[in-house]
Amino acid sequence: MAPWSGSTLWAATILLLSWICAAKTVTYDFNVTWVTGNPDGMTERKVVGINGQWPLPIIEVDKGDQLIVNMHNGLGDKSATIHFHGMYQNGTNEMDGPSMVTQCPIPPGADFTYNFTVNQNGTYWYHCHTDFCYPDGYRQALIVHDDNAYFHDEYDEEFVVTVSDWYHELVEGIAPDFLSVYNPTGAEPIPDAFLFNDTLNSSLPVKPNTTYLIRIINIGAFVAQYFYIDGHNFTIVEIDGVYTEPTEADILYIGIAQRYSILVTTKNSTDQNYAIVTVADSVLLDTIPPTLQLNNTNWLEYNASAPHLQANITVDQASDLNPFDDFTLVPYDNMPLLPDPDYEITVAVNMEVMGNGFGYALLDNISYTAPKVPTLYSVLSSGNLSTNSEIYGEFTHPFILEHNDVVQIVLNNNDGGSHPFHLHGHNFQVIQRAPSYGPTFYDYADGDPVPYDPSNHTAFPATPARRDVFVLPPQGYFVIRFVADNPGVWFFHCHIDWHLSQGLGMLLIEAPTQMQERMSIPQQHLDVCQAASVLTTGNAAGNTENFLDLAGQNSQQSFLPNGFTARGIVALVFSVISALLGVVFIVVYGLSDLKFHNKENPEIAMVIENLPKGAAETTVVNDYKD
Ligand SMILES: *[C@@H]1O[C@H](CO)[C@@H](O)[C@H](O)[C@H]1NC(C)=O
Ligand SMILES: *[C@@H]1O[C@H](CO)[C@@H](O)[C@H](O)[C@H]1NC(C)=O
Ligand SMILES: *[C@@H]1O[C@H](CO)[C@@H](O)[C@H](O)[C@H]1NC(C)=O
Ligand SMILES: *[C@@H]1O[C@H](CO)[C@@H](O)[C@H](O)[C@H]1NC(C)=O
Ligand SMILES: *[C@@H]1O[C@H](CO)[C@@H](O)[C@H](O)[C@H]1NC(C)=O
Ligand SMILES: *[C@@H]1O[C@H](CO)[C@@H](O)[C@H](O)[C@H]1NC(C)=O
Ligand SMILES: *[C@@H]1O[C@H](CO)[C@@H](O)[C@H](O)[C@H]1NC(C)=O
Ligand SMILES: *[C@@H]1O[C@H](CO)[C@@H](O)[C@H](O)[C@H]1NC(C)=O
Ligand SMILES: *[C@@H]1O[C@H](CO)[C@@H](O)[C@H](O)[C@H]1NC(C)=O
Ligand SMILES: *[C@@H]1O[C@H](CO)[C@@H](O)[C@H](O)[C@H]1NC(C)=O
Ligand SMILES: *[C@@H]1O[C@H](CO)[C@@H](O)[C@H](O)[C@H]1NC(C)=O
Ligand SMILES: *[C@@H]1O[C@H](CO)[C@@H](O)[C@H](O)[C@H]1NC(C)=O
Ligand SMILES: [Cu+2]
Repeated sequence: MAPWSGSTLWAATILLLSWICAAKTVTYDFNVTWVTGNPDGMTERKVVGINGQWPLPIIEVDKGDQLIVNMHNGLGDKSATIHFHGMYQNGTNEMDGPSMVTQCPIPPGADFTYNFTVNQNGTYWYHCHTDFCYPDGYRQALIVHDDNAYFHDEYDEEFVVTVSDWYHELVEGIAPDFLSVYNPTGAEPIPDAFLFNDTLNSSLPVKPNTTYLIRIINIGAFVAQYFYIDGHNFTIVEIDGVYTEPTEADILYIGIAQRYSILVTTKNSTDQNYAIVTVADSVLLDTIPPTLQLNNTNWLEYNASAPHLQANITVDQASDLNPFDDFTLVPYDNMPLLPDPDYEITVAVNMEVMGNGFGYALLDNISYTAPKVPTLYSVLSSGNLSTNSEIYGEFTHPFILEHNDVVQIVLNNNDGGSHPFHLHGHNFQVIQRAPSYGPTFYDYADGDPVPYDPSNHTAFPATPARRDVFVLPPQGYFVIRFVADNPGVWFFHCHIDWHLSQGLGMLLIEAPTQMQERMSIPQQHLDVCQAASVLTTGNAAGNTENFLDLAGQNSQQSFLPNGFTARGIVALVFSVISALLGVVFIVVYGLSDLKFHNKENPEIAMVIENLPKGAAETTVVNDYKD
């Protein structure tokens, strides 16, 4: 046979053509301004809109496309950026979006072009990544269509559905009370509502005997949600952009920033509608106001004229729901367990009251504090010193990864809350986690924290689940692995936005030498820094003369002196209040076993929240010995 028979040539031409056609450029112009929204029908408020609209537009591309987002910051009073959550930004680290990590915050009036190739499949989202700006509505789905998905021919239509928590007040109104001496336990702000696709009471119109792909994304800032559909099981086919072996499930637990794609086959009969039920994980909430609707019903609507009944939940509390365990999912590509790590990082989550009396979140002893120069720019301006972690400053908590190393992160949790951790620039294999979902998820919560023991663990899975956000259980741990094959500065952080604002993150500086060889920063990005009055060269302190001199770096709050414990400070606050208000019973109330971040004493958290301003401030800064 001739090496280039007619049909081979023809096939090659088609392949080439389809490749050329597929690799198109998709451009979005985003004029970001304040608009009003009222998604729960209870309170109209200012939200971050795009081109005058909210809910925001869904970004849709095909795999292989070049995505360009021209952002104009028209907010007038606030800086912002965009992070494209789950995009590897392979070769385009400068497009990743987190302020002071890979770019400067984009000040009001400035423009910034994000431009990168999307060579991934599945369900993603985009959100603001500057201080805490996305709970004000600046978040939406990003979908990568893939005609070659193994399940592509198995469904007829697809739905994109987001779930989220919602506040009636702007972040700028909430934050000062959250990071405050009145809130030393770090009790997170309680949402006012839980949204389904940025509204409530929605119906997904379906035909009988038909299979749908539903992409579900938790775009909230704080609370995980359970998800199920009355009378219907479904098949999980994707988590966080990774196709999975088709796996039947009935209930999902969707942590902040996690995504699931499921196939749902409808029934043959159209005589009734079925509830799509979302239940907020109330274990995360320090108080549950009576007006807060934790359970919400939306509908698979078979018949618009049939009743749309509220779901009846058959368990006593959300934590009795027994969700599918994502740890057990097998990626469709069957990627085997990565070999033993070349480099290992072990850190633990801690919540602590620091010297200013505020509650902070720490990994080991470090509460992430943004540097004076975006860390990416420090890499590119530091020459041979880029491989010395000192130049990035102590409080960005930097780790230098060598190109192509297998990296293992052991994350232990000394805190009684769960934390959905996200790694930028990668997904990772989840090779160990305890305790597991379902009835045992809170098993360690009442005893002492249980750290990972490298000499005593269950066998690692042969083909571990991969995703880009994984939930760290209360007082337990997880172990993840990935290959450092994507040079860049990548944030590893808790995706509860309140916790990130308390410092629950650290930086992985991956292959800095390769970054210097391969990367350059577009002039427009540097112009944005100038407009924002942020330096673009130098170490974390902005020192360009001596990169090892960190004098003047931004630093975290100092620790309380020995003996000045969280318990002490809370007790102190209460003795001050009780003295002030004469409510002696509060002091009697359980102070003897008060735990930090204590979920069993919601009344105390509430009292602290409701303290008269100024009641404790002066006393708290005084020296106090337990
Ligand atoms: C953005 O929208 C605002 C409000 O509609 C408008 O005043 C402004 O001119 C727009 N800016 C750009 C760059 O489109
Ligand atoms: C949703 O339905 C409830 C109950 O019928 C109603 O009280 C509420 O106003 C509705 N909310 C929206 C946003 O449609
Ligand atoms: C986007 O990036 C590509 C690849 O680097 C480049 O060819 C193209 O000109 C860029 N487009 C814009 C609008 O910046
Ligand atoms: C969810 O909201 C988005 C944006 O508002 C919309 O495009 C999409 O169709 C909605 N999904 C469903 C299932 O209605
Ligand atoms: C359901 O669909 C299948 C094909 O997808 C068809 O064979 C079957 O007859 C349908 N059943 C009903 C009750 O419509
Ligand atoms: C869903 O799966 C559960 C087991 O996981 C099973 O008990 C139940 O009968 C299934 N329900 C439907 C509607 O298929
Ligand atoms: C992405 O899709 C392709 C098929 O289009 C598949 O071969 C590949 O395994 C998918 N990637 C992941 C991470 O699931
Ligand atoms: C619908 O009917 C077809 C046969 O007509 C059957 O194969 C299928 O299992 C039925 N689907 C459901 C969800 O009952
Ligand atoms: C839930 O219970 C209420 C009260 O018993 C009832 O009116 C309603 O029909 C039930 N909903 C469903 C979906 O069965
Ligand atoms: C919500 O669901 C929980 C179970 O998860 C239940 O305990 C609670 O009573 C429900 N609340 C409402 C208002 O239906
Ligand atoms: C090993 O781990 C198991 C499960 O956590 C625990 O019950 C057991 O005591 C541990 N064994 C040793 C020797 O530490
Ligand atoms: C990045 O691209 C390189 C090839 O240029 C590839 O080897 C590597 O696996 C990619 N990494 C990720 C995380 O996509
Ligand atoms: Cu967290």
